[in-house]
Amino acid sequence: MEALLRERMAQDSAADLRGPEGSLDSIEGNAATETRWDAPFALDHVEAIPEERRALACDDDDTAEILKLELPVTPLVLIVDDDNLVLARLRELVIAAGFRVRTAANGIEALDALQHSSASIVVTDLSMPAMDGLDLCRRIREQTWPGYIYIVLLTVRDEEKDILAGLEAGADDYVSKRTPAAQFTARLRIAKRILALEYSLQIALERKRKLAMIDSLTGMYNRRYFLRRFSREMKHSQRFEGDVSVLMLDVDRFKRINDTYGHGVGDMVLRTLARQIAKCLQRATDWCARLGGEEFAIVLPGTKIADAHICAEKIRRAIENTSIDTPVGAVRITVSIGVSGLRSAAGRNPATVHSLLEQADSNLYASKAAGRNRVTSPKSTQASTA
Ligand code: GH3
Ligand code: MG
Ligand code: MG
Repeated sequence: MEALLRERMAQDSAADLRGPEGSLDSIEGNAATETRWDAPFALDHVEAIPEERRALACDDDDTAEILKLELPVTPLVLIVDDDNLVLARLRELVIAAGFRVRTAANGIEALDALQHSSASIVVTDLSMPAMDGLDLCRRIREQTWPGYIYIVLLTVRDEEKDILAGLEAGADDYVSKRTPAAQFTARLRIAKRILALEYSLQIALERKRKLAMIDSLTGMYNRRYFLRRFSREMKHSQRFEGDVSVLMLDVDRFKRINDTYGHGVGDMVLRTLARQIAKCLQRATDWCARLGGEEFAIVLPGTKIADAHICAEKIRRAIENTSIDTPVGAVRITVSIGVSGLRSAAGRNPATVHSLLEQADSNLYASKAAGRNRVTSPKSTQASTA
Protein backbone atom coordinates (compact mmCIF):
# COMPACT_ATOMS: atom_id res chain seq x y z
CA MET A 1 0.00 0.00 0.00
CA GLU A 2 2.67 2.49 1.04
CA ALA A 3 4.99 1.14 -1.62
CA LEU A 4 2.26 1.86 -4.14
CA LEU A 5 1.97 5.40 -2.91
CA ARG A 6 5.71 5.99 -3.09
CA GLU A 7 5.79 4.55 -6.55
CA ARG A 8 3.02 6.88 -7.65
CA MET A 9 4.74 9.80 -5.97
CA ALA A 10 7.91 9.08 -7.85
CA GLN A 11 6.00 9.00 -11.13
CA ASP A 12 4.36 12.34 -10.68
CA SER A 13 6.26 15.60 -10.36
CA ALA A 14 3.17 17.87 -10.48
CA ALA A 15 2.31 19.94 -7.40
CA ASP A 16 -0.26 17.46 -6.14
CA LEU A 17 -0.64 16.15 -2.61
CA ARG A 18 2.48 14.06 -2.91
CA GLY A 19 4.42 17.22 -3.66
CA PRO A 20 7.22 17.89 -6.11
CA GLU A 21 10.13 15.52 -6.09
CA GLY A 22 12.45 16.13 -3.21
CA SER A 23 9.88 17.99 -1.13
CA LEU A 24 9.42 15.00 1.17
CA ASP A 25 13.02 15.17 2.33
CA SER A 26 12.36 17.04 5.55
CA ILE A 27 10.77 14.27 7.52
CA GLU A 28 9.02 15.23 10.76
CA GLY A 29 8.46 12.90 13.67
CA ASN A 30 5.10 11.19 14.03
CA ALA A 31 4.58 11.88 17.69
CA ALA A 32 1.61 14.01 18.57
CA THR A 33 3.27 17.24 19.55
CA GLU A 34 0.60 19.76 20.40
CA THR A 35 -0.89 19.80 23.88
CA ARG A 36 -3.02 22.95 23.80
CA TRP A 37 -6.71 22.52 24.64
CA ASP A 38 -8.62 25.57 23.58
CA ALA A 39 -11.91 23.94 22.54
CA PRO A 40 -13.22 26.97 20.66
CA PHE A 41 -16.59 25.43 19.98
CA ALA A 42 -17.59 24.36 23.45
CA LEU A 43 -20.65 26.12 24.82
CA ASP A 44 -18.76 26.87 27.98
CA HIS A 45 -16.31 28.92 25.99
CA VAL A 46 -18.83 31.51 24.85
CA GLU A 47 -17.36 33.93 27.39
CA ALA A 48 -14.02 33.54 25.66
CA ILE A 49 -15.22 34.94 22.35
CA PRO A 50 -14.12 38.47 21.46
CA GLU A 51 -16.06 41.36 22.94
CA GLU A 52 -17.69 42.48 19.70
CA ARG A 53 -18.91 38.95 19.01
CA ARG A 54 -20.15 38.54 22.55
CA ALA A 55 -22.20 41.71 22.06
CA LEU A 56 -23.63 40.16 18.91
CA ALA A 57 -24.46 37.03 20.81
CA CYS A 58 -26.50 38.93 23.37
CA ASP A 59 -28.41 41.36 21.18
CA ASP A 60 -31.99 40.45 20.51
CA ASP A 61 -32.51 40.61 16.74
CA ASP A 62 -29.26 39.37 15.39
CA THR A 63 -29.72 35.72 14.50
CA ALA A 64 -28.77 36.35 10.85
CA GLU A 65 -25.60 38.16 11.98
CA ILE A 66 -24.69 35.44 14.45
CA LEU A 67 -24.88 32.84 11.70
CA LYS A 68 -22.09 34.68 9.89
CA LEU A 69 -19.61 34.55 12.78
CA GLU A 70 -16.09 33.54 11.99
CA LEU A 71 -14.21 30.98 14.06
CA PRO A 72 -12.52 32.63 17.06
CA VAL A 73 -9.27 30.73 16.47
CA THR A 74 -7.53 29.19 13.46
CA PRO A 75 -8.67 25.56 13.24
CA LEU A 76 -6.18 22.90 14.29
CA VAL A 77 -5.84 20.14 11.70
CA LEU A 78 -4.84 16.68 12.91
CA ILE A 79 -3.08 14.79 10.12
CA VAL A 80 -3.04 11.02 10.59
CA ASP A 81 -0.79 8.86 8.44
CA ASP A 82 1.70 6.09 9.11
CA ASP A 83 4.02 7.41 6.42
CA ASN A 84 6.39 10.09 7.69
CA LEU A 85 7.01 11.42 4.20
CA VAL A 86 3.30 11.95 3.59
CA LEU A 87 2.91 13.53 7.01
CA ALA A 88 5.73 15.98 6.33
CA ARG A 89 4.37 16.98 2.94
CA LEU A 90 0.82 17.39 4.23
CA ARG A 91 2.04 19.39 7.22
CA GLU A 92 3.71 21.85 4.86
CA LEU A 93 0.61 22.13 2.69
CA VAL A 94 -1.81 22.58 5.58
CA ILE A 95 0.37 25.20 7.32
CA ALA A 96 0.76 27.05 4.01
CA ALA A 97 -3.05 27.05 3.72
CA GLY A 98 -3.21 28.95 7.04
CA PHE A 99 -4.14 26.20 9.51
CA ARG A 100 -2.46 24.97 12.67
CA VAL A 101 -1.22 21.39 12.48
CA ARG A 102 -0.68 18.38 14.65
CA THR A 103 0.25 14.89 13.48
CA ALA A 104 -0.37 11.29 14.54
CA ALA A 105 0.87 8.00 13.11
CA ASN A 106 -2.31 5.93 13.45
CA GLY A 107 -5.88 5.93 14.75
CA ILE A 108 -4.95 5.23 18.36
CA GLU A 109 -2.47 8.11 18.48
CA ALA A 110 -5.04 10.30 16.75
CA LEU A 111 -7.76 9.57 19.34
CA ASP A 112 -5.27 10.33 22.09
CA ALA A 113 -4.32 13.59 20.37
CA LEU A 114 -8.01 14.53 20.05
CA GLN A 115 -8.50 14.05 23.80
CA HIS A 116 -5.69 16.47 24.54
CA SER A 117 -6.04 19.08 21.82
CA SER A 118 -8.73 21.13 20.17
CA ALA A 119 -8.30 19.67 16.68
CA SER A 120 -11.49 20.29 14.74
CA ILE A 121 -10.40 18.90 11.37
CA VAL A 122 -8.98 15.41 11.00
CA VAL A 123 -7.27 14.43 7.75
CA THR A 124 -6.68 10.71 7.89
CA ASP A 125 -5.17 7.97 5.79
CA LEU A 126 -7.21 4.81 5.36
CA SER A 127 -4.68 2.00 5.75
CA MET A 128 -2.67 2.24 8.96
CA PRO A 129 -1.45 -0.24 11.54
CA ALA A 130 -3.03 -0.39 15.05
CA MET A 131 -6.22 1.45 14.04
CA ASP A 132 -7.12 2.26 10.45
CA GLY A 133 -8.92 5.31 9.09
CA LEU A 134 -12.37 3.70 8.98
CA ASP A 135 -12.13 2.66 12.64
CA LEU A 136 -10.88 6.10 13.55
CA CYS A 137 -13.90 7.71 11.83
CA ARG A 138 -16.28 5.41 13.69
CA ARG A 139 -14.59 6.01 17.05
CA ILE A 140 -14.69 9.78 16.54
CA ARG A 141 -18.39 9.68 15.70
CA GLU A 142 -19.18 7.47 18.72
CA GLN A 143 -17.88 10.05 21.16
CA THR A 144 -19.05 13.48 22.19
CA TRP A 145 -16.65 16.34 21.54
CA PRO A 146 -16.71 20.04 22.47
CA GLY A 147 -17.54 20.84 18.84
CA TYR A 148 -17.99 19.13 15.52
CA ILE A 149 -14.97 17.27 14.13
CA TYR A 150 -14.78 17.47 10.34
CA ILE A 151 -13.12 14.36 8.90
CA VAL A 152 -11.40 14.13 5.53
CA LEU A 153 -10.28 10.68 4.39
CA LEU A 154 -7.18 10.99 2.26
CA THR A 155 -6.03 7.84 0.55
CA VAL A 156 -4.81 6.23 -2.62
CA ARG A 157 -7.71 3.78 -2.32
CA ASP A 158 -10.31 5.69 -4.25
CA GLU A 159 -12.57 3.03 -5.69
CA GLU A 160 -16.31 3.53 -5.33
CA LYS A 161 -16.61 0.89 -2.57
CA ASP A 162 -13.77 2.53 -0.56
CA ILE A 163 -15.36 5.96 -0.86
CA LEU A 164 -18.75 4.63 0.24
CA ALA A 165 -17.22 2.75 3.20
CA GLY A 166 -15.40 5.92 4.28
CA LEU A 167 -18.47 8.12 4.13
CA GLU A 168 -20.51 5.42 5.86
CA ALA A 169 -17.94 5.28 8.68
CA GLY A 170 -18.46 9.00 9.34
CA ALA A 171 -16.10 10.90 7.06
CA ASP A 172 -17.34 14.22 5.70
CA ASP A 173 -15.15 14.20 2.64
CA TYR A 174 -13.02 11.75 0.72
CA VAL A 175 -9.96 12.94 -1.17
CA SER A 176 -7.62 10.88 -3.31
CA LYS A 177 -3.92 11.29 -2.70
CA ARG A 178 -3.73 11.92 -6.42
CA THR A 179 -5.83 15.06 -6.03
CA PRO A 180 -3.99 18.30 -6.87
CA ALA A 181 -2.81 20.21 -3.79
CA ALA A 182 -4.92 23.26 -4.65
CA GLN A 183 -8.08 21.16 -4.58
CA PHE A 184 -7.12 19.61 -1.26
CA THR A 185 -6.60 23.01 0.39
CA ALA A 186 -9.88 24.22 -1.14
CA ARG A 187 -11.56 21.32 0.62
CA LEU A 188 -9.94 22.36 3.91
CA ARG A 189 -11.51 25.78 3.41
CA ILE A 190 -14.90 24.06 2.99
CA ALA A 191 -14.25 22.31 6.32
CA LYS A 192 -13.51 25.69 7.89
CA ARG A 193 -16.74 27.14 6.50
CA ILE A 194 -18.81 24.26 7.90
CA LEU A 195 -17.08 24.58 11.29
CA ALA A 196 -17.77 28.33 11.34
CA LEU A 197 -21.43 27.64 10.70
CA GLU A 198 -21.53 25.07 13.48
CA TYR A 199 -19.80 27.53 15.83
CA SER A 200 -22.35 30.20 14.91
CA LEU A 201 -25.19 27.81 15.67
CA GLN A 202 -23.64 27.01 19.05
CA ILE A 203 -23.48 30.73 19.87
CA ALA A 204 -27.07 31.25 18.71
CA LEU A 205 -28.23 28.31 20.84
CA GLU A 206 -26.33 29.58 23.85
CA ARG A 207 -27.97 32.97 23.42
CA LYS A 208 -31.43 31.41 23.27
CA ARG A 209 -30.62 29.28 26.32
CA LYS A 210 -29.61 32.34 28.30
CA LEU A 211 -32.64 34.35 27.20
CA ALA A 212 -34.90 31.46 28.23
CA MET A 213 -33.65 31.52 31.82
CA ILE A 214 -33.29 35.24 32.45
CA ASP A 215 -35.93 37.79 33.44
CA SER A 216 -35.50 40.64 30.99
CA LEU A 217 -36.47 43.47 33.39
CA THR A 218 -34.13 42.67 36.27
CA GLY A 219 -31.55 40.36 34.69
CA MET A 220 -32.28 37.83 37.44
CA TYR A 221 -33.13 34.18 36.81
CA ASN A 222 -36.80 33.75 35.89
CA ARG A 223 -39.52 31.51 37.30
CA ARG A 224 -38.88 28.72 34.80
CA TYR A 225 -35.22 28.52 35.77
CA PHE A 226 -36.10 28.80 39.45
CA LEU A 227 -38.39 25.75 39.38
CA ARG A 228 -35.88 23.60 37.54
CA ARG A 229 -32.88 24.51 39.62
CA PHE A 230 -34.71 24.53 42.94
CA SER A 231 -36.02 21.07 42.22
CA ARG A 232 -32.46 19.88 41.56
CA GLU A 233 -31.22 21.64 44.67
CA MET A 234 -33.87 19.92 46.78
CA LYS A 235 -33.13 16.47 45.41
CA HIS A 236 -29.45 17.01 46.15
CA SER A 237 -30.18 18.13 49.72
CA GLN A 238 -32.54 15.21 50.33
CA ARG A 239 -30.00 12.74 49.02
CA PHE A 240 -27.19 14.09 51.17
CA GLU A 241 -29.47 14.93 54.10
CA GLY A 242 -28.50 18.57 53.96
CA ASP A 243 -30.45 21.75 54.59
CA VAL A 244 -31.91 24.05 52.00
CA SER A 245 -34.02 27.10 52.77
CA VAL A 246 -36.14 29.28 50.54
CA LEU A 247 -37.37 32.82 51.09
CA MET A 248 -40.43 34.15 49.28
CA LEU A 249 -40.33 37.95 49.10
CA ASP A 250 -43.06 40.33 47.94
CA VAL A 251 -42.99 44.13 47.76
CA ASP A 252 -45.51 45.77 50.05
CA ARG A 253 -48.19 47.91 48.40
CA PHE A 254 -46.29 47.98 45.14
CA LYS A 255 -49.43 48.85 43.21
CA ARG A 256 -49.32 52.24 44.93
CA ILE A 257 -45.83 52.90 43.51
CA ASN A 258 -47.14 52.30 39.99
CA ASP A 259 -50.30 54.29 40.62
CA THR A 260 -48.43 57.22 42.16
CA TYR A 261 -45.29 57.47 40.01
CA GLY A 262 -46.09 55.46 36.91
CA HIS A 263 -45.07 52.06 35.59
CA GLY A 264 -41.62 53.26 34.44
CA VAL A 265 -40.66 54.23 37.99
CA GLY A 266 -42.15 50.93 39.20
CA ASP A 267 -39.82 49.10 36.83
CA MET A 268 -36.86 51.11 38.08
CA VAL A 269 -37.73 50.19 41.65
CA LEU A 270 -37.90 46.50 40.75
CA ARG A 271 -34.47 46.66 39.12
CA THR A 272 -32.93 48.34 42.16
CA LEU A 273 -34.66 45.85 44.46
CA ALA A 274 -33.18 42.94 42.48
CA ARG A 275 -29.68 44.40 42.85
CA GLN A 276 -30.26 44.99 46.55
CA ILE A 277 -31.35 41.41 47.15
CA ALA A 278 -28.34 40.07 45.24
CA LYS A 279 -26.01 42.28 47.28
CA CYS A 280 -27.33 40.82 50.54
CA LEU A 281 -26.47 37.25 49.52
CA GLN A 282 -23.08 36.36 50.93
CA ARG A 283 -22.44 32.75 50.01
CA ALA A 284 -21.50 31.84 46.47
CA THR A 285 -24.13 29.09 46.57
CA ASP A 286 -27.03 31.44 47.45
CA TRP A 287 -29.10 32.54 44.48
CA CYS A 288 -32.34 34.30 43.64
CA ALA A 289 -34.99 34.56 40.96
CA ARG A 290 -37.87 36.82 40.04
CA LEU A 291 -40.98 34.66 40.19
CA GLY A 292 -43.14 37.30 38.52
CA GLY A 293 -44.53 40.79 39.21
CA GLU A 294 -43.00 42.07 42.45
CA GLU A 295 -42.35 38.63 43.89
CA PHE A 296 -38.88 37.09 44.29
CA ALA A 297 -37.51 33.81 45.62
CA ILE A 298 -34.16 33.41 47.34
CA VAL A 299 -32.62 29.96 47.71
CA LEU A 300 -30.07 29.30 50.46
CA PRO A 301 -28.53 25.84 50.09
CA GLY A 302 -26.91 24.37 53.20
CA THR A 303 -28.73 26.88 55.39
CA LYS A 304 -30.96 25.98 58.35
CA ILE A 305 -34.28 27.74 58.76
CA ALA A 306 -33.05 29.74 61.77
CA ASP A 307 -30.13 31.09 59.74
CA ALA A 308 -32.39 31.67 56.75
CA HIS A 309 -34.58 33.78 59.02
CA ILE A 310 -31.56 35.91 59.96
CA CYS A 311 -30.68 36.31 56.27
CA ALA A 312 -34.28 37.28 55.45
CA GLU A 313 -34.22 39.89 58.23
CA LYS A 314 -31.02 41.32 56.81
CA ILE A 315 -32.60 41.64 53.38
CA ARG A 316 -35.80 43.14 54.78
CA ARG A 317 -33.83 45.73 56.76
CA ALA A 318 -31.52 46.60 53.87
CA ILE A 319 -34.47 47.28 51.61
CA GLU A 320 -36.31 49.28 54.22
CA ASN A 321 -33.22 51.45 54.65
CA THR A 322 -32.60 51.99 50.94
CA SER A 323 -33.64 55.16 49.26
CA ILE A 324 -34.21 54.44 45.57
CA ASP A 325 -33.29 57.31 43.26
CA THR A 326 -35.80 57.85 40.46
CA PRO A 327 -36.55 60.79 38.11
CA VAL A 328 -39.46 61.72 40.39
CA GLY A 329 -37.27 61.70 43.50
CA ALA A 330 -36.35 59.17 46.16
CA VAL A 331 -38.74 56.25 46.58
CA ARG A 332 -38.81 53.92 49.54
CA ILE A 333 -40.32 50.46 49.73
CA THR A 334 -40.65 47.65 52.22
CA VAL A 335 -40.97 43.93 51.66
CA SER A 336 -42.65 41.00 53.37
CA ILE A 337 -40.91 37.64 53.48
CA GLY A 338 -42.00 34.03 54.13
CA VAL A 339 -39.42 31.40 54.99
CA SER A 340 -39.50 27.64 54.58
CA GLY A 341 -36.89 24.93 54.37
CA LEU A 342 -35.88 21.35 54.23
CA ARG A 343 -34.47 20.12 57.51
CA SER A 344 -31.38 18.01 57.44
CA ALA A 345 -32.54 15.07 59.59
CA ALA A 346 -33.57 12.34 57.18
CA GLY A 347 -37.23 11.42 57.14
CA ARG A 348 -38.30 14.25 59.40
CA ASN A 349 -39.37 16.46 56.59
CA PRO A 350 -40.56 14.64 53.44
CA ALA A 351 -41.02 17.92 51.57
CA THR A 352 -41.54 18.46 47.86
CA VAL A 353 -40.81 21.58 45.84
CA HIS A 354 -44.52 22.24 45.88
CA SER A 355 -44.93 21.83 49.65
CA LEU A 356 -41.87 24.01 50.42
CA LEU A 357 -43.09 26.80 48.16
CA GLU A 358 -46.58 26.53 49.59
CA GLN A 359 -45.19 26.87 53.10
CA ALA A 360 -43.02 29.85 52.13
CA ASP A 361 -46.04 31.42 50.45
CA SER A 362 -48.28 30.91 53.44
CA ASN A 363 -45.61 32.41 55.71
CA LEU A 364 -45.39 35.34 53.30
CA TYR A 365 -49.15 35.71 53.58
CA ALA A 366 -48.78 35.63 57.38
CA SER A 367 -46.23 38.47 57.16
CA LYS A 368 -48.69 40.49 55.05
CA ALA A 369 -51.56 39.74 57.41
CA ALA A 370 -49.48 40.75 60.42
CA GLY A 371 -48.93 44.24 58.99
CA ARG A 372 -46.27 43.79 56.23
CA ASN A 373 -42.54 44.70 56.39
CA ARG A 374 -41.74 41.53 58.29
CA VAL A 375 -40.36 37.99 58.10
CA THR A 376 -42.26 34.84 59.08
CA SER A 377 -40.61 31.45 59.54
CA PRO A 378 -42.29 28.05 60.03
CA LYS A 379 -41.42 27.53 63.68
CA SER A 380 -41.81 31.12 64.78
CA THR A 381 -45.23 31.77 66.22
CA GLN A 382 -44.52 35.44 66.03
CA ALA A 383 -43.35 37.32 62.98
CA SER A 384 -40.29 39.47 63.46
CA THR A 385 -40.31 43.14 62.49
CA ALA A 386 -37.94 46.03 62.55
P1 GH3 B 1 -49.27 43.70 48.77
O1 GH3 B 1 -48.56 44.44 49.83
O2 GH3 B 1 -50.51 43.02 49.28
O3 GH3 B 1 -48.39 42.76 48.05
O4 GH3 B 1 -49.80 44.78 47.74
P2 GH3 B 1 -49.30 45.02 46.26
O5 GH3 B 1 -49.86 46.31 45.80
O6 GH3 B 1 -47.81 44.92 46.20
O7 GH3 B 1 -49.87 43.78 45.54
P3 GH3 B 1 -50.79 43.65 44.28
O8 GH3 B 1 -50.72 42.20 43.94
O9 GH3 B 1 -52.13 44.23 44.55
O10 GH3 B 1 -50.07 44.48 43.19
C1 GH3 B 1 -48.90 44.14 42.60
C2 GH3 B 1 -48.59 45.15 41.55
O11 GH3 B 1 -47.35 44.88 40.91
C3 GH3 B 1 -49.62 45.19 40.46
C4 GH3 B 1 -48.84 45.17 39.17
O12 GH3 B 1 -49.23 46.16 38.30
C5 GH3 B 1 -47.43 45.43 39.62
N1 GH3 B 1 -46.48 44.82 38.74
C6 GH3 B 1 -46.34 43.51 38.40
N2 GH3 B 1 -45.33 43.34 37.55
C7 GH3 B 1 -44.79 44.56 37.30
C8 GH3 B 1 -43.72 45.03 36.50
O13 GH3 B 1 -43.03 44.28 35.80
N3 GH3 B 1 -43.46 46.34 36.50
C9 GH3 B 1 -44.19 47.21 37.26
N4 GH3 B 1 -43.88 48.50 37.21
N5 GH3 B 1 -45.21 46.79 38.01
C10 GH3 B 1 -45.50 45.49 38.06
MG1 MG C 1 -46.92 43.09 46.68
MG1 MG D 1 -47.49 40.13 44.61
